[in-house]
Amino acid sequence: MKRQLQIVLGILITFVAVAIVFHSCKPGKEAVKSEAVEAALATYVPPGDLDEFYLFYSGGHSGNIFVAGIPSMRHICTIPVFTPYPSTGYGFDAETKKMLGGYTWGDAHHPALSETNGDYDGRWLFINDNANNRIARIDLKDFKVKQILGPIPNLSGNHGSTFVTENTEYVTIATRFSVPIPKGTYVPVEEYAKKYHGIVALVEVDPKTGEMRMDEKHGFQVLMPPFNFDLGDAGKGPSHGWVFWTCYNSERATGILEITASQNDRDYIAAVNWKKAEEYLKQGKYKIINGVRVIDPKEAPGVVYLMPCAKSPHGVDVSPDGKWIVGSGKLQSITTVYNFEKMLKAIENKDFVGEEDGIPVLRYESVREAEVPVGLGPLHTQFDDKGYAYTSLFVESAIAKWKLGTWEVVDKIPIAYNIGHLCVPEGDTKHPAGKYVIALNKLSHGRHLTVGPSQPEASQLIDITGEKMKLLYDAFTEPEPHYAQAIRADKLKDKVIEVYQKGIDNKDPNAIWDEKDAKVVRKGNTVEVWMIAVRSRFQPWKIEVNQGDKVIIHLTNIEQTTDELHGFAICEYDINVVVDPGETKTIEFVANKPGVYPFYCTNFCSALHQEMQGYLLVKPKGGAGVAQK
Ligand code: K7E
Ligand code: CUA
Repeated sequence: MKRQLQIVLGILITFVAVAIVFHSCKPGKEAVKSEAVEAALATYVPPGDLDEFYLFYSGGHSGNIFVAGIPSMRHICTIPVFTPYPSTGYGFDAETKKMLGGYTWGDAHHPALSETNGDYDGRWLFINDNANNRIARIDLKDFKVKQILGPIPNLSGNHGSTFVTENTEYVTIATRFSVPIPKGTYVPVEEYAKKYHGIVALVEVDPKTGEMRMDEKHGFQVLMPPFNFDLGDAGKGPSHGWVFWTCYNSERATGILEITASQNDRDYIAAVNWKKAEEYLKQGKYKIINGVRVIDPKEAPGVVYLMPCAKSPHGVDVSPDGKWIVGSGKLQSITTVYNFEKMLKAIENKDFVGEEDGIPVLRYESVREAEVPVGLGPLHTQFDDKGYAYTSLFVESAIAKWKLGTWEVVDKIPIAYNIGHLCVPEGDTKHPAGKYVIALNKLSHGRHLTVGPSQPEASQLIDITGEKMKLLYDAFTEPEPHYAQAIRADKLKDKVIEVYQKGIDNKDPNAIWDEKDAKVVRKGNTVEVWMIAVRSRFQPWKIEVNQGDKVIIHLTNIEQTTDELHGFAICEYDINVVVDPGETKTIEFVANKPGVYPFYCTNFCSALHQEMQGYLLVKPKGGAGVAQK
């Protein structure tokens, strides 16, 4: 009884204390607090629960892709693409090493999920390497890179990619830089305006396998004036068959571009009719340059048109219904909406105001539908499911929300700080999911615990379900997400595998599944090993070779249980691979250092993980048994 009284008294005192504290708070603070609670609840994914969307961020010059969940914004994994990544052993085994082609990094900007009928189909994810003119394809079945195409001939600065067409017929590309074509030719830079060229290119994608091809029979390029092409987007619905790219430096200038390339009041959006281009290809109206088909617009009328756009544009984005093309001049305070139908009419009426290297320039007033006063420094636009557009404003450090059709700006939210791209889940499809916009920001200062001068990048999750946008969450990544795409998680649920099933997913001819088949075979100076990894041993656990031998190890993780990864590292041989359950990887190296080198498992796999080890014994040159000095 006494104890009960004590408890009741205790509760009462707590109530009074809380009431006093609350009472003394300013109402402003209270409102802030309830907003924070609301935001916290909106992003909270309880332990064990799953996020609604996958977010695939490009990793910029890290050469990777970061995967996070929405709305939690928690980083789930990193997909190494253009850069070796010890965590997964990427770039250490023979296959991925070959795929990287000797490059140790890439500059990944724009991930693009494959589409069927203009919607993400959850099959593949493409991403560009701006620096080394490559494109990678990730299979979303296992979140691994299956192909890196390139360096692609004639491309210089693969920035304006990898926007896919409505049915992933093509991965599209425009070059940021212009160089003499064929690439590899020397021409003095003084002759830039006449003899250098930009390129737009369409890489063909095999509809069954996703294999990307650009050669004398597949894909094609279009020779363009020496502008700097920037961003693009493929048409959809009525504009299917077209791709649009912004370009700056219509001045064809060199030197200090921030001055020399900002002279003209307008630059362009290039509209490329790829269906028309396909007709010319069929007629053989192209040249083979550096092993790929190149169309010259001078000889192929109707393939390219230029639409004047506000000075130095960056982003161009096609609305979900395919009717509107939004192009933003980053030095202006408006974004321009072009009407696709009007564009077709202007083409039909030959409503041109000039030409550039034989490419007609359409009259601005005839193709423009509206100039939306979004604010300072517009870059990129995304769309939601309710007919609104969201434009990032770099200079103003904000997002403007505006309505398609009425073109009025209805809301604005400040961003911390200086937003680049933005992403609405399923935002580049015919059916955006809406709900959120993720701001991908260039600066993060002061928003996180200090980590010294090398600061992370910030992204912010914003609720767009209401009339007013609401900031929910700050998240940080390593440099440097340029763009991101997000897909409904349930689209991948039944597609993703967690184990490579023996004989089904793993068809490697060098896979072995039984310890009895483990062996070491010598052929001349090559020692080939078939090895298994299983909790918690390697078999064979001993590899004896002579100094100078070539060693090939085919390592199969014979586990068929999810999450049972094993690693394989050889001390001081710079060898480090990871084999997922049911996976086989091949490791090749020359045993050039004599002595005894332990190898071990790097992934903590069982209570006896530490025991999972063995030896590489390298007999020194000059005969077996000679001791190492
Ligand atoms: Cu950073 Cu798309 Cu390469 Cu804009 S790009 S911000
Ligand atoms: Cu296998 Cu640790």
